[in-house]
This record gives sequence, structure tokens and C-alpha cells, in this order.
Amino acid sequence: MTKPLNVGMIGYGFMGRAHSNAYAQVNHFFDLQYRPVLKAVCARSADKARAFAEKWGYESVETDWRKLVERKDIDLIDICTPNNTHADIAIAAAGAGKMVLCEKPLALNGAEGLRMVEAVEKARVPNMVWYNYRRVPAVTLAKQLIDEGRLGRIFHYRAKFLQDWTINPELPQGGTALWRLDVAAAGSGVTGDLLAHCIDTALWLNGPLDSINAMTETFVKERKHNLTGKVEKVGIDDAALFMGRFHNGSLASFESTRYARGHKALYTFEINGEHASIFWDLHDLHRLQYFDHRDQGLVRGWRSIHVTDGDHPYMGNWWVPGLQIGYEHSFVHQVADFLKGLETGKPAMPDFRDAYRTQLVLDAILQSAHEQKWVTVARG
Ligand code: SOE
Repeated sequence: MTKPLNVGMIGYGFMGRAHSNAYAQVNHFFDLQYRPVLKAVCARSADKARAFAEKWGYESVETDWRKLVERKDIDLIDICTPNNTHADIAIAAAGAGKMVLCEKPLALNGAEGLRMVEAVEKARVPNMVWYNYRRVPAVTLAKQLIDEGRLGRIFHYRAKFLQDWTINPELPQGGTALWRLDVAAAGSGVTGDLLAHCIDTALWLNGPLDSINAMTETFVKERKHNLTGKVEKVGIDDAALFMGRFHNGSLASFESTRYARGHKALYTFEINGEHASIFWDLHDLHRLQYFDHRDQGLVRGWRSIHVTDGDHPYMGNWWVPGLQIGYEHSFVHQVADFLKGLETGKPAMPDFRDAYRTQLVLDAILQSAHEQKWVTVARG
């Protein structure tokens, strides 16, 4: 018999759907002691909350997140709302003794993130941040190969996340669908939205970053604001680039933008080591490219590993070898690992503290770009 774990989800957008799907699917594919129950969804609009609840099978709705957090029949609060609401909800949820899952980035900035870390650690409640790309099987395989020492000493870590959906200067900022363009709601632009993913993966695969030198640009300086109806200054960064030094001595090169015409979600990373290199591309997410210099010269070359075999990470839980899975499965894996962590007492990462370390890198990027100088990354 599985133990029910009652989920109260706040928000109903793109991430609300990805998480709801993960809760609904996880016990079909993973053997776990806990079973998420879609207990309540919360949105300011009762109509929208009801429509979402009906579609995804939530048992009830709330329109005030404070009420949801206080409900005795809720075990876990899942935060899928804009970044400027994460801290208040997470701190209240931890105070009410709930487990807390939070969408990325953890917070608007490091100081706010630290308050959230302190709240969950003080309350001793399980917590996790949805940096889902760690759980793409090919990315998890990259971690395995690096940890086995196959790459040897690492020289370079290169990552980029490119999109093109904000090039139109007529696109307004703010409001439900466009809060990512409003600095008050998002905290930053591509730095917190896209580079955050690259940094989370990088810290996991390659260890801490010591210092960075960044530049950011805002290509469209003013946009109409959906909430005020007025043309207002744009406060987010549209593009962010940095170079840096990892603690292990390797060099970092990172780029993200929403102005790369033709690219929708081109997240790639490449790691060059003394013996081998690895390359991954979100647009081809079930493959890992691997080059090993120790291969016999005649057949040496980049291998494209189709990460679908039963002994590849997570894949034994899905179909049969050769049949690939996709983006939504990374969320299923994250829930599975979280629930396993509750069972074993070994928490799934990234928890709030781990995600706070990413937040400190984001702060360093914005500071470096602003002050036009190298910045030492604070350790969390
Ligand atoms: C932005 O377009 C976005 O949806 C991010 O917010 C997500 O975190 C990323 O995974 C895909 O792109």
C-alpha cells in the first residue's frame, strides 16, 4: 500500500501543467512508498482554478494561497507562480510545517533566497527546486561519466541557452503570460530564467564557480506594461554572457539570450576533459555526444549515444530499449527522486540550499555586468 502525499499547487501555467503531469504519472512508472494526491490547486481567479482542477483532477480549489498553506489536509506546497511570490509562499509554507517544492529560480536574488533556505532548514521540512534538466537521462548519464573519471582533468565548460521570443519591440511586459519581461516580477531577465538552468547543471557536473566576468544587454529599452497600460522602462536583461573560472581550474564560457532568431530553447553544454569530451543539446535531448581519445585511432570519433537502454539512468522505468522519452519525463524523474528521498532520508537535490548557490552565481553575473569587473562568487 502506498502512503498518500497531499499536494497543494499554487499557479496553473505551463509549469503547473508540467508538475501536475509528473504527480499523476510517477507511480505508474516508479515503485515508491508515497503517492502524490492532487488535493488542491490555487489561483487568484476561481474560474481558472476550477477549470485547471477539472482538467488535471485536483479535488478542490483555493483562491488565496495563505488559506491553502494553512489547510490541515495538505502535506506539500508546490510553488509555480512568478518569481517575486516565491519567498513569501515558501516561508509561510515552511512555517506551517509543509514540504515545499519551488519553481526555478529559487528567488529574486541571493538575500531573498537565503531567507527561504533558513525557513525550510529551521522548520526541517523537505524541500526541492525544479531544475528539471538534471533529470534528462542523457544529462544524468553525463554526470555518471564525469563522476567515473572518464573525462579526466576538466579544461573547459561551455554552455548556452538561446531563445528568440522577445525580439518584437511591440511585445508588452508584465501580466500573466509576460511576467518574465517585468523585472519586478522576475528579478532579472535571461540570467534568472535561462542561465540559471545552465548554472545549476554546471555546478552539479563540474563543481563551484570561483569568479566571473559578465556582460548583459537590454536590446529593447521600453515596453508597454500590461498592468499599468503605460510605456515603461525595461529592467530585465535580454542577453547575458560571462566567462569564469571553476574551482577545479577549468574555464567557463556561458551565454543566454532571447534574441537568437531561429532558436526556441537551444540549451547546450560541452565539457572538454583531458581524455574525453561530452556534448548535450536539449533539442536532441535523448542523445549524449561522447568523444574518447583513448579509443583506437582507426575508429576514434564522436559517438552519439542514444540514451534509451535499460541500464541508462531512469530508462529501465520506461518502455523498451530504443524508444525515447522527452521533456515532461524530466519532471516525473524529479518527483520520483523527491519521493524516494522521503523514503530513504537522503534528500533529492537541488534542495533550497543547493539552488541558493545558483542564485549567488546569478547575483555575481548581474553585479559583474553592472560594475564591469571580475566578481568573486560568494559560497552558500
Ligand atoms: C522560458 O521561455 C522558459 O519557459 C523557462 O522559464 C524554462 O525554465 C525553460 O525550461 C524553458 O524556457
